[in-house]
Amino acid sequence: MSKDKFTVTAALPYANGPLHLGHVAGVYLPSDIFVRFLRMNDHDVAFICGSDEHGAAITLRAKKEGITPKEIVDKYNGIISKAFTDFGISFDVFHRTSESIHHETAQEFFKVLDEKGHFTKETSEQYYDEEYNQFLADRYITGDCPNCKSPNAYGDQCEKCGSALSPNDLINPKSTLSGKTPVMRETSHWYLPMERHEEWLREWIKEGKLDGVQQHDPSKWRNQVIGQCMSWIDGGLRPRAMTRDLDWGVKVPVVGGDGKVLYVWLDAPIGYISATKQWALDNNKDWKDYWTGDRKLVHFIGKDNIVFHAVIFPILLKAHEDLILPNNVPASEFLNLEGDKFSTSRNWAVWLHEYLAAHPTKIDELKYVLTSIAPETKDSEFTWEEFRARINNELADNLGNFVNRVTVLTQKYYDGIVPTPGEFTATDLEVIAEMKALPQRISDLVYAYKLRDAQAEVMNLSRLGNKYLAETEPWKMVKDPENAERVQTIMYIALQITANLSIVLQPFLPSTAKILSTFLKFVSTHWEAAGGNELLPNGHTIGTSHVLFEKIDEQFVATELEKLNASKVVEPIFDAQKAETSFDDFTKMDIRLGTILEAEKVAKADKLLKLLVDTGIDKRTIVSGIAQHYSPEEVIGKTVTVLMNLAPRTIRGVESHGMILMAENANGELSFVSPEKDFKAGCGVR
Ligand code: B3M
Ligand code: ZN
Repeated sequence: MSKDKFTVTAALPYANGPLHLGHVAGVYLPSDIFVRFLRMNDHDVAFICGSDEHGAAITLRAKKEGITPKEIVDKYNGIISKAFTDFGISFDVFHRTSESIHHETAQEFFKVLDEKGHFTKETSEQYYDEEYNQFLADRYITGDCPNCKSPNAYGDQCEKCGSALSPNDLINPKSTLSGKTPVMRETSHWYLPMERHEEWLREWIKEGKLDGVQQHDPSKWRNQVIGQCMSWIDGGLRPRAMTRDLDWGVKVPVVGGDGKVLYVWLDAPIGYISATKQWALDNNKDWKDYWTGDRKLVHFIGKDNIVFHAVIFPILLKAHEDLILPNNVPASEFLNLEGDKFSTSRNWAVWLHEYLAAHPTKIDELKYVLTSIAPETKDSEFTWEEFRARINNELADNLGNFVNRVTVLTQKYYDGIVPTPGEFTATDLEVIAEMKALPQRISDLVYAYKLRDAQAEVMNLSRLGNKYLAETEPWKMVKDPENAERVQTIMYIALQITANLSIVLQPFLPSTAKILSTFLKFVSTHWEAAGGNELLPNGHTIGTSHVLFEKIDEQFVATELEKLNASKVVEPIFDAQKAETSFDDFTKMDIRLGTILEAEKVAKADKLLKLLVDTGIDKRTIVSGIAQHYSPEEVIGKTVTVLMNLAPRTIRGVESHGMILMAENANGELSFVSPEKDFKAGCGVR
């Protein structure tokens, strides 16, 4: 492979919440593996990220937490960047879109496009919340998705099906601020007439050609990326507003822009450029080298960001005229968690910073599992049981076991000195041939963005070593001095495999590779060296070793599942309001407080309690379906709400005179409706 130049970006996480394992598996870990691999191959590479600190994602979060947007972005930028450092994601720069260099860069970009006539200014009617005096764009408005019909699609995008939307597309739109149906009001904005770009976009996405010149290889683009872009383009591109009536964001830098900011999806990808600028300034480089010429720009993202990176940003880059377009946009599908989607609002997530705090010594273990299940081409799922199984069966029993055997036996037989091999047998030569072939296979897979398969091939190297030892059984042969030379040969080959592992593991499990290097007293950070049969020459002395991966027990899994379930927030999904009723109809119902005097279970009915209730005017029997929520003992003495004049009904042979009114939450749990003051049985409820 020639030495290419790469600018690799990872989606800028919104600084409105911490990172969870879905983000890590889909974007940050694959980009980190890819970059570590490129560096080992001496490509000139810049690895760019930062936090996305504008847009409604931020301001709405601030409103929810009752603090300012600035406080929100400072808080989450801190949590996110620390988690990346602790987890060992090797960005060259982690920047912020709130920095002034970014505001300047984004404004300059806007001005260039405006001057070149790439925007149109249009006045139109837009949704407006009269209670909050605000226009409603993006996440300020929700409704049903016109494509997949799922509720709660945002004004700019449906997170369910990934389609990019405009507020006017939404069915049953509602303001996120007031919850009310918005009104229409007139406002002016700068639009990007995307329809002007349709023709070249088609050719560029489908054939990889830009102005007739081959710019990328579409066979290397994931199907879902091409598919999503083409269906968007085929649906007809329309002008898209590039400005917003808000005050949090990058101010519109031209006449008429007062009170308006740049659309966050215009400002955020430019964040990649401003981050590069800051990094170049700090490191004596020219940022332009990273955004022009024959450099390959690669955007690692999640599937909900596809059109922004593979259609809109390329339009902007091309319109700017001197900047390169992405060479690939490896977008991942979604990772699910224990049978359900990751959800911030329901707190159904394993948060990276919490994982790192709880398991600071299990970083490569997490990397390994997440890459093994990476949602590269379809959705996948993380479960703690699989986490345990993969660590125990693959890391500990395969990789750890092999390394341990080789290092311990070398110490034991040869005081740690690599022995001189004898003649190689046919089996030896086969093993060596396979060891030599593997790095190329891994490398082909990485360049094809198939990191999951690439890691599996790395593990095949240690599997090869294990199988070789299991078949040759040097620990048995060594008992007969006649076999001395044969054992030396076997151990020599096994040692070369471990040295190769210390190289090919580096992009995937960097800490493990380092530890292995200290065991072997051998370091090579060049991918080219992998496959070598004399990495550890005879006479070289290796160091001491220890167990690489500790096994995980069932208790570990149980504890994690408990933590997950305990922190889960159940999203209330309540019934819609019933049809209107009249005041007269309402007053027909006689509702009073009653005190439960006696309670017992109804035979053969596990849901029912038979209650004797003092209603102030009588003592009556009421059968109530609460037995799975309350025991007879705990209800005695409680003052509750009773519907008195419900026609008597016989339930399981017991005549019931009335009904106890209960509140029910989204989990189906029941609660009495009891007076908040010390009110007694008989009081009317109206
Ligand atoms: N902030 C969206 C997201 O986290 C986003 C990516 C921006 S990349 C320029 O889904
Ligand atoms: Zn949808």
